[in-house]
Amino acid sequence: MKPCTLTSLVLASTALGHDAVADHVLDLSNQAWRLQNLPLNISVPGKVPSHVHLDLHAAQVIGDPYFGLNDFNLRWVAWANWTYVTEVKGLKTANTSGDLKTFILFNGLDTFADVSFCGRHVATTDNQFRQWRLDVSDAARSCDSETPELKVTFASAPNMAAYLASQPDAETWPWGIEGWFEFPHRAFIRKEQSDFGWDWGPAFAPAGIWQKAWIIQLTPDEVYVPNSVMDLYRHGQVNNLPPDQTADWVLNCSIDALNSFPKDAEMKFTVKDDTGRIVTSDRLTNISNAGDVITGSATLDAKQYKLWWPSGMGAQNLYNITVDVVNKNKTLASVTKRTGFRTIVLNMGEITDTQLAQGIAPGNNWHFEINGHEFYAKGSNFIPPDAFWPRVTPERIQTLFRSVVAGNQNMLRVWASGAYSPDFMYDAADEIGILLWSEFEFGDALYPVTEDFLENVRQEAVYQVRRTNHHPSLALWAGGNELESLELPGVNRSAPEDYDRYLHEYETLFIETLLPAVYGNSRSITYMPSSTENGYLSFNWSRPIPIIQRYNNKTEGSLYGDTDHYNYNYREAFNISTYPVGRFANEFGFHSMPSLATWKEALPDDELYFNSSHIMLRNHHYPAGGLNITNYDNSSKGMAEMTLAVSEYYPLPNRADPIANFSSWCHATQIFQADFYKSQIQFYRVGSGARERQLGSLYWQLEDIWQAPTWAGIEYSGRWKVLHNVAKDIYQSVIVAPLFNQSSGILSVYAVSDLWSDVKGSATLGWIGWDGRRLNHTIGDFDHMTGASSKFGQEEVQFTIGAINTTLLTSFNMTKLAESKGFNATECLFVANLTATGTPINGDATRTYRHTNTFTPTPLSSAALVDPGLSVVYKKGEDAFEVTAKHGVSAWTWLSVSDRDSSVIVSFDENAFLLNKGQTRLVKYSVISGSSPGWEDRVTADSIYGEGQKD
Ligand code: BMA
Repeated sequence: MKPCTLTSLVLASTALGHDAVADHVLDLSNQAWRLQNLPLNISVPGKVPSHVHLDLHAAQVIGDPYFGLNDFNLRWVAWANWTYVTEVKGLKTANTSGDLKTFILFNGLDTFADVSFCGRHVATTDNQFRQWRLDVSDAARSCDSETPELKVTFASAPNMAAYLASQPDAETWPWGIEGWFEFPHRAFIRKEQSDFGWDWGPAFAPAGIWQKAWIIQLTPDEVYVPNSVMDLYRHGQVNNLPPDQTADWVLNCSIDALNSFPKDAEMKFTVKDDTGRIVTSDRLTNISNAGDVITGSATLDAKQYKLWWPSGMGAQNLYNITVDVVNKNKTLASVTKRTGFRTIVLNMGEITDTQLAQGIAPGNNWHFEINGHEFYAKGSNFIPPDAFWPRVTPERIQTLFRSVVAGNQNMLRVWASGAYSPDFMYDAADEIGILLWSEFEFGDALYPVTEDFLENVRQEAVYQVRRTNHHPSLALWAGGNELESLELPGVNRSAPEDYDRYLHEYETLFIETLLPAVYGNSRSITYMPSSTENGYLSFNWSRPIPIIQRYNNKTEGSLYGDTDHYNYNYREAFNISTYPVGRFANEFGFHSMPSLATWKEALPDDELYFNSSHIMLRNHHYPAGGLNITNYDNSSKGMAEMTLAVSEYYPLPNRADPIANFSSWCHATQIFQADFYKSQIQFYRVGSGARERQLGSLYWQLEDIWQAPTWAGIEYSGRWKVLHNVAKDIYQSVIVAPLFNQSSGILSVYAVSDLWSDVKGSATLGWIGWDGRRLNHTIGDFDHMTGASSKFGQEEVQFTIGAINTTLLTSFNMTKLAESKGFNATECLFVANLTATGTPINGDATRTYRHTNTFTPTPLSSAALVDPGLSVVYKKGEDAFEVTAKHGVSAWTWLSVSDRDSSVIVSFDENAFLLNKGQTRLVKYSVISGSSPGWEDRVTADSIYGEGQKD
């Protein structure tokens, strides 16, 4: 036995995100690793953090995993076992007394790993989302090497899942309950669920040391902080319920230790503002010390702190709070977290009498309140931005989040079944003001409830809640995706006799296990068991588990939870009666193709056509083993849905050059997608003034994980699809929204505002021909009794809109109009231009809001479109593009950077807009990434008319 000597003094602070005082810390990223599979004769340099696929690619053993059909060709990587091995350098100790402790700290192992240190097996792991704190002191002490071997061997995750599912006592579920795409049985393993394939993503099932890792050596009087939680809440606040906004703040801090805190340890704290000024500093009281975790709290005077607000609602004021654990004037541990003072509650309380008197439908609320204010949540669903998280950098997330805020979004739902957001993602959201509705990683399946599984989940949840709780952007914890809206009804349909058992299992995991993990570590965050649900039936703090879920315990005429909506019958896309009426729309969507430039990154040239085999194989919207299986009929379903929708509603692309025509087709699928989402978003937003008091739209999905036909609004490359531009337009604070009810034939035009005070303005309403002529058709004052209208031509309507409300500007009967003399549906469109004055939320100066919206009485496929004579000129001095429509109306006017400049990715401040004849628009832009000298002079403008013309 030869004791190690410690020579390396590395501070762990930045890597861990806290300032740990222990200084014998080896960052395992700095070691020379090898990645091996000896039976396959592979031994290449490896990295930490990384994934096997990334290291094999870097060593040129495999090609780019995202290229061509490599998602299939590389299956062998997922089926194999892999070893990361290093001879640890810098671990030396002269500690002859042998009381030096050695720990290996893995922030994440993906997923089934055997860890050995100096030839001794020290751990077996089975959860990608847990932090592993391994005490390897015995192995270190008995090690006779100066450079002990550290070896992490990963078993194939698909193999492990299949093995666990095949055990005689393994839980089973009816066919179809597990939504699966490529590898089955993901519910048995705690690994990113979409790693086994999803309807928008590939199945690489990667393995590796995917998070940072360290070796830490401590003398008995030293401690090291692997994790901690800070909770800021209003005095008296409890989870899920709106707190008193005048109450002081409570700071509660709980710090974990490797080694242990001495019994008489104390805690001190300092709060600094973002200029570094100390706001307050004191001792924490109510100390409880279990040795490996110490907790204390303090009251902070509310008057001294500025609130944190989401984007568009105020400033993102941030503070640094440092908590020191001290003993006999020595600082044992020090944790600094950047945080913000805010309360965020998902209010699911019963509709009050006051609300009923305002005309709000009975039932329960389902909306968010920031610092005591209800607000309209605008955003989308975030999926894993890459199949390989280790290559997702903070810069990439910051770039993406800039697009989110530029798109007028204030909330993202970080969808369950990916991975828990890294701290840098919450950091970026804290800074830019995006609320992150966060979820535990369970979705579209039911899960086992063995003791081991539950304990594994509990550890995962406690770690993640503690790690992330201080971020002001954290908006919610949900148990998982679509569990109550899809999975429970699914078992009830296919195995009604077992429903009670499955329901009990659901509650065991999603209520009895996960809720205490949140409530036990935070009083500031709401928990709900399932992303789409009907809220709670009752809530009672005197019970250990205070929530009783409502499920289908509903009263006719009352409204409850949030909604999702997927309807792939393109014929119903614009039929607003098919949209759900609820309090909040948390998922809805349709897929589209990425642009040609993005396809080119991933496909060989000979696959660049619409139904090429590579593209078809990347379309995963097909009969999977679960999700709504009855809706699926054939394997090209996804491709056909896009094509049929385009053919129904828009002029067919008709370019002579096959690549240009492919590009036009991709674009046309994006137009349908955007059109459909816009129709829904404006319907939901009009609901803010209706009896449903609808207060949120989060569409499916923000961005792509790779290059494929999906629901995304932002392509893998970062390019904005038509959708992201259109969502930006319809998510503006003040909009005008024409809603056409196909069954009644009534077109109703609303002014909608999500500002927190009255907005006043006027809207010009009227019909124009595609050639730009003003037409003298009906525009309003429709008499329901006689069916007659009394307003024609152009009109200016004055209006006032209340806070987060709507005002009906006009309504008229399209059926009557269509029958009237001189009306030709194919020749005209209804245009509404709104101008309003209002005060931005939390702003003082008023500003002007403008919005244009249209309604076309016939699909553009049958409209008599006119060549708008579009031109675009780069105005260097103004850093903008001037777009003009000379001869006619230009619908879906689209600016794009020419194909030969695909190395620069640009977003235009406005895109996919309407230009009337003779109108000119000056459009600014931002470069998202890359560069290409002179690209500005090669920007083109096209319209829906041009897409249908032969070039
Ligand atoms: C919902 C989501 C995802 C899915 C999407 C598109 O079901 O929760 O699971 O990817 O729709 O089908």
